[in-house]
Amino acid sequence: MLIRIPKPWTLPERSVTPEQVYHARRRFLQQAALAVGAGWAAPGLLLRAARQSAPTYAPLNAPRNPRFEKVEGRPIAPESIAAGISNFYEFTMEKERVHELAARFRSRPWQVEVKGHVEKPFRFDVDDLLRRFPLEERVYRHRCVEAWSIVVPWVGFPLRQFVEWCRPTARAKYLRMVSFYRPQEAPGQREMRWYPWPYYEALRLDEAVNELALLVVGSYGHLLPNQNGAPLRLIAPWKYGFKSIKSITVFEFTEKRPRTFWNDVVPQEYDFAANVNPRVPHPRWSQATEHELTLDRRIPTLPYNGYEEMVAHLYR
Ligand SMILES: Nc1nc2c(c(=O)[nH]1)N[C@H]1C(S)=C(S)[C@@H](COP(=O)(O)O)O[C@H]1N2
Ligand SMILES: [Mo]
Repeated sequence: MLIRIPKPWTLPERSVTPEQVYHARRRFLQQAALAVGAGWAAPGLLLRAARQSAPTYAPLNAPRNPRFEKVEGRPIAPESIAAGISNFYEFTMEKERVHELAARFRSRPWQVEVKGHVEKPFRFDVDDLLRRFPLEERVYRHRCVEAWSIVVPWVGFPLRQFVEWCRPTARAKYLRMVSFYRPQEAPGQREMRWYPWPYYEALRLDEAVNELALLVVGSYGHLLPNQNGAPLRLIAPWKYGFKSIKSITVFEFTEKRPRTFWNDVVPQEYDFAANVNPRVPHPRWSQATEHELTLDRRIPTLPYNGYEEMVAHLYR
């Protein structure tokens, strides 16, 4: 598969590093002022764009968890790659264009619903989570089922803590998660009507409370860019990337195994567990190796994406 690594300057402001942000914003505001002065741009639009980009850059001060300090032998991807190449079909199938089509998506304010087998269903604003749970940074491998991979420093907190806060009852056996449905803002949802939007995924509850499962609100030391699943996404790094659902609006605790988006769309290609396994080929390609985008070469794929020790017991 051919993946073009984008140049940093093709990315929107929000995907550059925090140090660069200040200068980028200044330049943007200067250009905006010039444009207004020149009399051809709608000042309202420019001001709105400037305001919208501001909260997205909020830095997050999260200490790096020493257990996930780095990935042996693999470099952390520059953010120009992690934010420049995304799978986010709500916007487009073209990986290099997601950031541009998601740039104006309004990922705040953001309400989330908790329902199903819990003591008491409730709703919350995503920013409540940032106050409630201590944030940490973890450097994880990220392996897409399409056989490309990167290493990303995510910021979030263990999904386990969130599950405990939700107070599931004894009947809860699975955690189902649902993304947004906003076709007016998400061109992929308008143009690809054949998909069963909104995107939905699920984990077994014992998978959800495994130490590795992370609820993510940021990356690269700041709030998540839209294209990477703002404002709240899952990261389950021992599974193929499609399990790590972006922009979550609903958490539902269920007794029966929930259906999942890709398993419903192409059941012969994507199963529920979707654990990374180099020995089981995808029907259309091998999973034995992967294209490491930062190194720009193929490397062997590891069982459970290198996290065998922490999760293999779940599948015996
Ligand atoms: N809502 C939603 N979540 C999603 C997807 C998607 O299309 N929609 N794509 C998945 C796939 S296939 C991958 S590889 C990862 C990509 O995450 P990244 O852009 O942060 O690398 O998001 C996953 N989560
Ligand atoms: Mo993926």
